[in-house]
Amino acid sequence: MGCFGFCAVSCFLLILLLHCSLSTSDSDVTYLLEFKKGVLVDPLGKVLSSWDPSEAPNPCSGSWEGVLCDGNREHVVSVALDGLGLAGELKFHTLTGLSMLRNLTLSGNNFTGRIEPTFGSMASIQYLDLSDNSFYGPVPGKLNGLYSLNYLNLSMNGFSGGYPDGLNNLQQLKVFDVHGNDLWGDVGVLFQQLRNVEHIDLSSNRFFGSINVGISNASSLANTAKYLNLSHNNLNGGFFDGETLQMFTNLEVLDLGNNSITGQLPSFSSLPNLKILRLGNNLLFGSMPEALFETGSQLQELDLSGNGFTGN
Ligand SMILES: *[C@@H]1O[C@H](CO)[C@@H](O)[C@H](O)[C@H]1NC(C)=O
Ligand SMILES: *[C@@H]1O[C@H](CO)[C@@H](O)[C@H](O)[C@H]1NC(C)=O
Ligand SMILES: *[C@@H]1O[C@H](CO)[C@@H](O)[C@H](O)[C@H]1NC(C)=O
Ligand SMILES: *[C@@H]1O[C@H](CO)[C@@H](O)[C@H](O)[C@H]1NC(C)=O
Ligand SMILES: *[C@@H]1O[C@H](CO)[C@@H](O)[C@H](O)[C@H]1NC(C)=O
Ligand SMILES: CC(=O)N[C@H]1CO[C@H](CO)[C@@H](O)[C@@H]1O
Repeated sequence: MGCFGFCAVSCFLLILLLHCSLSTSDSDVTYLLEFKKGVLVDPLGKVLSSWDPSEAPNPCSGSWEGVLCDGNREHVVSVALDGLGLAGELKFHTLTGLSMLRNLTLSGNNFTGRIEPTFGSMASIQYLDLSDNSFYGPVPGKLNGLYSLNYLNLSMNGFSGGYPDGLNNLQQLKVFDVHGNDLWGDVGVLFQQLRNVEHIDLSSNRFFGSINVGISNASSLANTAKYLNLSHNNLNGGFFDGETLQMFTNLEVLDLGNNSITGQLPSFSSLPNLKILRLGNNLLFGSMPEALFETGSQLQELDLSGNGFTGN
């Protein structure tokens, strides 16, 4: 009896051990197949047919459309299904078990669904592109817990509500693109949280408040920003003051068009890399900074239309 019990237990342990050593990618298969259940339309027939464990039991075999694995072919590191016309209600929690997933790109499909807060536990994600789909609902605050993230593109979806606080936790973030949604928030607060980011696109949303946050609040952003697009929002208040503007030494593109920014412009003499400046359709007035028209300027495009500027 004792022997039987012992044998049974060790037998069980042996099975468990064997199962564990063989099952690393087995469990990734399970999660991928759960994810696949959300794909209801696949016009090019790429995903539904190639993600087939009876044909290729290991998703790391290379035949699963858009799936890439680590060198040992044990763990899925990238799921890239851009522009395949896929549609369905995506269940994000099905992916949270892919413990080594670094890239998730689903852009240019017709997916719907909400980002569930549990998705914020996928600490391995570095590159997340959900752009140009029909995702909706709030952006969960837990997304700001994806501390490895360096690229976030949620643009051209139906996301709505206040953008959650905590972007300052994303210290690797270089690209932050949320344009073309129904998101809002005080741009001054966001400015203080966006550290080290190079590309910021908040355009075509309902962000409000003033960009004139003062030099100490804008300095992190100013050090790194190359592309800043805040056009088509509800911004008001004044433009950057001269001292703050001077800090944006890497800035190449500044688009603040179609807001309600008011007041006068400071001198622009100190922006060596500025190539595109769009300030059209605001409430700016006074004289136009002469430095913008000087021959040494890098400026290729300038839009000051639809304001109240005076003078030559
Ligand atoms: C993730 O995507 C980026 C950009 O497309 C690419 O440079 C990188 O190699 C990808 N990484 C993996 C692990 O697929
Ligand atoms: C999304 O679906 C609509 C019809 O529901 C279709 O007209 C459109 O082309 C689809 N978009 C993509 C990117 O496949
Ligand atoms: C974000 O996605 C949109 C739509 O797919 C694309 O046009 C845009 O270039 C992307 N943004 C960045 C910064 O890569
Ligand atoms: C800024 O965003 C708007 C709306 O998304 C877009 O039309 C415009 O081309 C962008 N500006 C620049 C300079 O890229
Ligand atoms: C920075 O922002 C805070 C509020 O967010 C404000 O109280 C403070 O005056 C701002 N600093 C400057 C220099 O304007
Ligand atoms: C500067 C800018 O973006 N202007 C745009 C403001 O919105 C109108 C209407 O949507 C466009 O025609 C302008 O080009």
